[in-house]
Amino acid sequence: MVDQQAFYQALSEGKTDAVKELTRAALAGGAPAEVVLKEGLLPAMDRIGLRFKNCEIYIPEVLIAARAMHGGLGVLKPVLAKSTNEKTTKVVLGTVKGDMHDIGKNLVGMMLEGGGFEVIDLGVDVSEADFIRSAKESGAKVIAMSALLTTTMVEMKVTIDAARAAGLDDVKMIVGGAPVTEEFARRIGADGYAADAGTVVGKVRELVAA
Ligand code: B1M
Repeated sequence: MVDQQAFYQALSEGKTDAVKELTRAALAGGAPAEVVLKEGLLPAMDRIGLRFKNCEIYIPEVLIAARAMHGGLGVLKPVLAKSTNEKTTKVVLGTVKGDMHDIGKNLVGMMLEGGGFEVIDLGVDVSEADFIRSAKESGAKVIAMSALLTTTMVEMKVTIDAARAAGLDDVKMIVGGAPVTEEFARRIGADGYAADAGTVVGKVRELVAA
Protein backbone atom coordinates (compact mmCIF):
# COMPACT_ATOMS: atom_id res chain seq x y z
CA MET A 1 0.00 0.00 0.00
CA VAL A 2 1.46 3.34 -1.08
CA ASP A 3 0.70 6.33 1.12
CA GLN A 4 0.08 8.99 -1.53
CA GLN A 5 -0.50 11.79 0.95
CA ALA A 6 2.79 11.07 2.72
CA PHE A 7 4.63 11.19 -0.61
CA TYR A 8 2.97 14.49 -1.44
CA GLN A 9 3.76 15.94 1.99
CA ALA A 10 7.43 14.93 1.82
CA LEU A 11 7.83 16.15 -1.78
CA SER A 12 6.15 19.47 -1.13
CA GLU A 13 8.47 20.06 1.84
CA GLY A 14 11.48 19.03 -0.24
CA LYS A 15 12.42 16.31 2.24
CA THR A 16 14.65 14.09 0.13
CA ASP A 17 15.50 11.69 2.97
CA ALA A 18 11.82 11.27 3.83
CA VAL A 19 10.96 10.59 0.17
CA LYS A 20 13.74 8.00 -0.01
CA GLU A 21 12.53 6.41 3.21
CA LEU A 22 8.90 6.29 2.01
CA THR A 23 10.06 4.73 -1.25
CA ARG A 24 12.13 2.10 0.59
CA ALA A 25 9.28 1.40 3.00
CA ALA A 26 6.78 0.93 0.16
CA LEU A 27 9.14 -1.49 -1.59
CA ALA A 28 9.82 -3.32 1.66
CA GLY A 29 6.05 -3.56 2.18
CA GLY A 30 5.80 -5.50 -1.07
CA ALA A 31 4.72 -2.81 -3.53
CA PRO A 32 6.31 -3.32 -6.95
CA ALA A 33 8.58 -0.47 -8.06
CA GLU A 34 6.18 0.47 -10.88
CA VAL A 35 3.36 0.87 -8.34
CA VAL A 36 5.48 3.04 -6.04
CA LEU A 37 6.19 5.21 -9.07
CA LYS A 38 2.64 5.39 -10.41
CA GLU A 39 0.79 5.63 -7.12
CA GLY A 40 3.32 7.47 -4.97
CA LEU A 41 5.86 9.67 -6.68
CA LEU A 42 4.07 10.60 -9.93
CA PRO A 43 0.72 11.75 -8.46
CA ALA A 44 2.61 13.70 -5.80
CA MET A 45 4.64 15.49 -8.48
CA ASP A 46 1.46 16.07 -10.49
CA ARG A 47 -0.07 17.87 -7.52
CA ILE A 48 3.05 20.02 -7.22
CA GLY A 49 2.73 20.78 -10.95
CA LEU A 50 -0.90 21.79 -10.55
CA ARG A 51 -0.12 24.10 -7.66
CA PHE A 52 2.72 25.62 -9.69
CA LYS A 53 0.32 26.12 -12.61
CA ASN A 54 -2.22 27.79 -10.31
CA CYS A 55 0.52 30.08 -8.96
CA GLU A 56 0.06 28.70 -5.44
CA ILE A 57 3.78 27.86 -5.34
CA TYR A 58 6.78 29.14 -7.28
CA ILE A 59 9.91 27.83 -8.98
CA PRO A 60 12.02 27.39 -5.79
CA GLU A 61 9.33 25.14 -4.26
CA VAL A 62 9.08 23.17 -7.48
CA LEU A 63 12.86 22.80 -7.53
CA ILE A 64 13.11 21.44 -4.03
CA ALA A 65 10.25 19.05 -4.81
CA ALA A 66 12.05 17.96 -7.99
CA ARG A 67 15.23 17.33 -6.00
CA ALA A 68 13.32 15.24 -3.49
CA MET A 69 11.66 13.38 -6.38
CA HIS A 70 15.12 12.51 -7.71
CA GLY A 71 15.93 10.99 -4.31
CA GLY A 72 12.96 8.64 -4.62
CA LEU A 73 13.76 7.82 -8.22
CA GLY A 74 17.32 6.95 -7.17
CA VAL A 75 15.94 4.34 -4.79
CA LEU A 76 13.68 2.89 -7.49
CA LYS A 77 16.25 2.87 -10.27
CA PRO A 78 18.16 -0.31 -9.38
CA VAL A 79 14.91 -2.14 -8.68
CA LEU A 80 13.39 -1.16 -12.02
CA ALA A 81 16.62 -1.93 -13.85
CA LYS A 82 17.35 -5.34 -12.37
CA SER A 83 14.66 -7.14 -14.36
CA THR A 84 17.32 -8.01 -16.92
CA ASN A 85 21.13 -8.08 -17.15
CA GLU A 86 21.32 -8.38 -20.89
CA LYS A 87 21.91 -4.92 -22.21
CA THR A 88 22.48 -4.94 -25.90
CA THR A 89 20.68 -2.31 -27.91
CA LYS A 90 21.90 1.18 -27.14
CA VAL A 91 19.62 4.18 -26.84
CA VAL A 92 20.93 7.75 -26.73
CA LEU A 93 18.61 9.78 -24.52
CA GLY A 94 18.41 13.47 -23.73
CA THR A 95 16.28 16.54 -23.17
CA VAL A 96 16.58 18.80 -26.20
CA LYS A 97 18.50 22.05 -26.53
CA GLY A 98 17.27 24.91 -24.34
CA ASP A 99 15.24 22.63 -22.07
CA MET A 100 16.29 21.85 -18.50
CA HIS A 101 13.42 19.54 -17.49
CA ASP A 102 14.74 16.10 -16.72
CA ILE A 103 12.36 14.28 -14.37
CA GLY A 104 10.30 12.68 -17.14
CA LYS A 105 13.42 12.01 -19.19
CA ASN A 106 15.03 10.25 -16.22
CA LEU A 107 11.92 8.12 -15.79
CA VAL A 108 12.02 7.18 -19.45
CA GLY A 109 15.69 6.24 -19.03
CA MET A 110 14.92 4.06 -16.05
CA MET A 111 12.12 2.29 -17.84
CA LEU A 112 14.33 1.66 -20.86
CA GLU A 113 17.10 0.26 -18.66
CA GLY A 114 14.51 -1.86 -16.94
CA GLY A 115 13.44 -3.05 -20.40
CA GLY A 116 16.96 -4.25 -21.16
CA PHE A 117 18.33 -1.37 -23.21
CA GLU A 118 21.67 0.26 -22.58
CA VAL A 119 20.89 3.93 -22.07
CA ILE A 120 23.41 6.65 -22.82
CA ASP A 121 21.91 9.60 -20.99
CA LEU A 122 23.27 12.90 -22.29
CA GLY A 123 21.31 14.92 -19.72
CA VAL A 124 19.54 18.19 -20.48
CA ASP A 125 20.04 20.98 -23.02
CA VAL A 126 21.39 18.52 -25.58
CA SER A 127 22.22 19.95 -29.01
CA GLU A 128 21.62 18.10 -32.26
CA ALA A 129 25.41 17.83 -32.69
CA ASP A 130 25.75 16.07 -29.33
CA PHE A 131 22.92 13.62 -30.09
CA ILE A 132 24.52 12.80 -33.43
CA ARG A 133 28.07 12.49 -32.09
CA SER A 134 26.95 10.17 -29.30
CA ALA A 135 24.88 7.97 -31.63
CA LYS A 136 27.80 7.66 -34.06
CA GLU A 137 30.37 6.91 -31.37
CA SER A 138 28.24 4.39 -29.52
CA GLY A 139 26.55 2.70 -32.48
CA ALA A 140 23.17 3.39 -30.88
CA LYS A 141 20.10 2.17 -32.72
CA VAL A 142 17.77 4.77 -31.21
CA ILE A 143 17.83 8.45 -30.34
CA ALA A 144 15.18 9.30 -27.73
CA MET A 145 14.35 12.95 -27.17
CA SER A 146 12.34 14.62 -24.44
CA ALA A 147 10.93 18.17 -24.42
CA LEU A 148 8.68 19.88 -21.88
CA LEU A 149 8.40 23.30 -23.44
CA THR A 150 6.48 24.35 -26.52
CA THR A 151 9.46 26.58 -27.29
CA THR A 152 11.95 23.68 -27.30
CA MET A 153 9.96 20.88 -28.93
CA VAL A 154 10.95 22.35 -32.30
CA GLU A 155 14.52 21.23 -31.50
CA MET A 156 13.35 17.67 -32.08
CA LYS A 157 12.87 18.40 -35.77
CA VAL A 158 16.26 20.14 -35.89
CA THR A 159 17.90 16.98 -34.51
CA ILE A 160 15.96 14.62 -36.78
CA ASP A 161 16.85 16.65 -39.88
CA ALA A 162 20.49 16.93 -38.83
CA ALA A 163 20.71 13.20 -38.11
CA ARG A 164 19.30 12.34 -41.52
CA ALA A 165 21.69 14.81 -43.17
CA ALA A 166 24.56 13.16 -41.25
CA GLY A 167 23.61 9.78 -42.72
CA LEU A 168 22.11 8.23 -39.59
CA ASP A 169 19.29 6.69 -41.62
CA ASP A 170 19.22 3.46 -39.60
CA VAL A 171 18.94 5.22 -36.25
CA LYS A 172 15.31 5.40 -35.10
CA MET A 173 14.07 8.64 -33.60
CA ILE A 174 11.51 8.57 -30.80
CA VAL A 175 10.09 11.66 -29.13
CA GLY A 176 7.98 12.43 -26.09
CA GLY A 177 7.23 14.92 -23.34
CA ALA A 178 4.17 16.78 -22.09
CA PRO A 179 3.59 19.11 -25.09
CA VAL A 180 4.52 16.49 -27.69
CA THR A 181 1.73 14.63 -29.51
CA GLU A 182 1.65 11.73 -31.91
CA GLU A 183 0.56 14.11 -34.66
CA PHE A 184 3.51 16.42 -33.95
CA ALA A 185 5.87 13.43 -33.97
CA ARG A 186 4.58 12.39 -37.39
CA ARG A 187 4.80 15.92 -38.73
CA ILE A 188 8.49 16.33 -37.79
CA GLY A 189 9.41 12.95 -39.25
CA ALA A 190 10.01 11.04 -36.01
CA ASP A 191 9.86 7.24 -36.25
CA GLY A 192 7.99 6.92 -32.96
CA TYR A 193 6.20 8.65 -30.13
CA ALA A 194 5.47 7.56 -26.57
CA ALA A 195 3.06 9.40 -24.32
CA ASP A 196 4.64 8.28 -21.08
CA ALA A 197 7.41 6.30 -19.47
CA GLY A 198 5.11 3.32 -19.20
CA THR A 199 4.73 2.91 -22.96
CA VAL A 200 8.19 3.91 -24.12
CA VAL A 201 9.76 0.45 -23.78
CA GLY A 202 7.17 -1.19 -26.03
CA LYS A 203 7.53 1.57 -28.62
CA VAL A 204 11.33 1.34 -28.69
CA ARG A 205 11.14 -2.45 -29.00
CA GLU A 206 8.80 -2.06 -31.98
CA LEU A 207 11.13 0.43 -33.63
CA VAL A 208 14.21 -1.72 -33.14
CA ALA A 209 12.41 -4.82 -34.46
CA ALA A 210 11.05 -3.02 -37.55
CO1 B1M B 1 8.87 23.96 -15.80
N1 B1M B 1 7.38 24.20 -17.04
N2 B1M B 1 9.68 25.58 -16.48
N3 B1M B 1 10.19 23.66 -14.42
N4 B1M B 1 7.75 22.66 -15.10
C1 B1M B 1 6.38 23.15 -17.10
C2 B1M B 1 6.72 22.07 -18.15
C3 B1M B 1 5.05 23.93 -17.44
C4 B1M B 1 3.97 23.11 -18.17
C5 B1M B 1 4.50 24.59 -16.15
C6 B1M B 1 3.27 25.45 -16.38
O1 B1M B 1 3.38 26.57 -16.78
N5 B1M B 1 2.10 24.91 -16.15
C7 B1M B 1 5.64 25.09 -18.32
C8 B1M B 1 5.73 24.81 -19.82
C9 B1M B 1 4.71 25.59 -20.63
C10 B1M B 1 4.84 25.27 -22.06
O2 B1M B 1 5.86 25.42 -22.68
N6 B1M B 1 3.76 24.82 -22.62
C11 B1M B 1 7.00 25.27 -17.68
C12 B1M B 1 7.78 26.45 -17.77
C13 B1M B 1 7.12 27.62 -18.50
C14 B1M B 1 9.07 26.56 -17.23
C15 B1M B 1 10.01 27.78 -17.27
C16 B1M B 1 10.06 28.53 -18.61
C17 B1M B 1 9.57 28.67 -16.09
C18 B1M B 1 10.27 30.01 -16.01
O3 B1M B 1 11.46 30.06 -15.86
N7 B1M B 1 9.47 31.03 -16.19
C19 B1M B 1 11.37 27.15 -16.93
C20 B1M B 1 12.12 26.66 -18.18
C21 B1M B 1 13.54 26.22 -17.90
C22 B1M B 1 14.14 25.51 -19.10
O4 B1M B 1 13.92 24.35 -19.27
N8 B1M B 1 14.86 26.25 -19.93
C23 B1M B 1 10.94 26.00 -16.10
C24 B1M B 1 11.69 25.47 -15.07
C25 B1M B 1 11.30 24.41 -14.27
C26 B1M B 1 12.09 23.94 -13.05
C27 B1M B 1 13.60 24.04 -13.22
C28 B1M B 1 11.66 24.81 -11.89
C29 B1M B 1 11.52 22.49 -12.85
C30 B1M B 1 12.34 21.39 -13.58
C31 B1M B 1 13.19 20.57 -12.64
C32 B1M B 1 13.75 19.37 -13.34
O5 B1M B 1 13.20 18.81 -14.28
N9 B1M B 1 14.89 18.95 -12.85
C33 B1M B 1 10.17 22.60 -13.55
C34 B1M B 1 9.10 21.68 -13.36
C35 B1M B 1 9.33 20.62 -12.31
C36 B1M B 1 7.90 21.76 -14.10
C37 B1M B 1 6.59 20.98 -13.88
C38 B1M B 1 5.92 21.56 -12.64
C39 B1M B 1 6.71 19.49 -13.69
C40 B1M B 1 7.44 18.77 -14.82
C41 B1M B 1 7.71 17.37 -14.38
O6 B1M B 1 8.81 17.03 -14.00
N10 B1M B 1 6.63 16.54 -14.40
C42 B1M B 1 5.81 21.28 -15.22
C43 B1M B 1 4.30 21.38 -15.02
C44 B1M B 1 3.64 20.04 -15.22
O7 B1M B 1 4.06 19.22 -16.03
N11 B1M B 1 2.58 19.79 -14.52
C45 B1M B 1 6.54 22.44 -15.77
C46 B1M B 1 6.72 15.15 -13.95
C47 B1M B 1 7.27 14.29 -15.09
C48 B1M B 1 7.26 12.84 -14.63
O8 B1M B 1 6.40 14.41 -16.21
O9 B1M B 1 8.18 15.48 -17.66
O10 B1M B 1 5.78 15.31 -18.50
P1 B1M B 1 6.90 14.75 -17.70
O11 B1M B 1 7.29 13.32 -18.31
C49 B1M B 1 6.33 12.33 -18.58
C50 B1M B 1 5.79 12.37 -20.02
O12 B1M B 1 5.79 13.67 -20.58
C51 B1M B 1 6.66 11.39 -20.74
O13 B1M B 1 6.97 10.41 -19.76
C52 B1M B 1 7.10 11.02 -18.48
C53 B1M B 1 6.58 10.09 -17.40
O14 B1M B 1 5.47 9.38 -17.76
N12 B1M B 1 7.91 11.77 -21.38
C54 B1M B 1 8.38 11.03 -22.42
C55 B1M B 1 8.79 12.73 -21.10
N13 B1M B 1 9.83 12.66 -21.94
C56 B1M B 1 9.60 11.62 -22.76
C57 B1M B 1 10.36 11.08 -23.80
C58 B1M B 1 9.85 9.96 -24.49
C59 B1M B 1 8.62 9.40 -24.14
C60 B1M B 1 7.88 9.91 -23.10
O15 B1M B 1 10.49 9.37 -25.51
C61 B1M B 1 11.81 9.71 -25.77
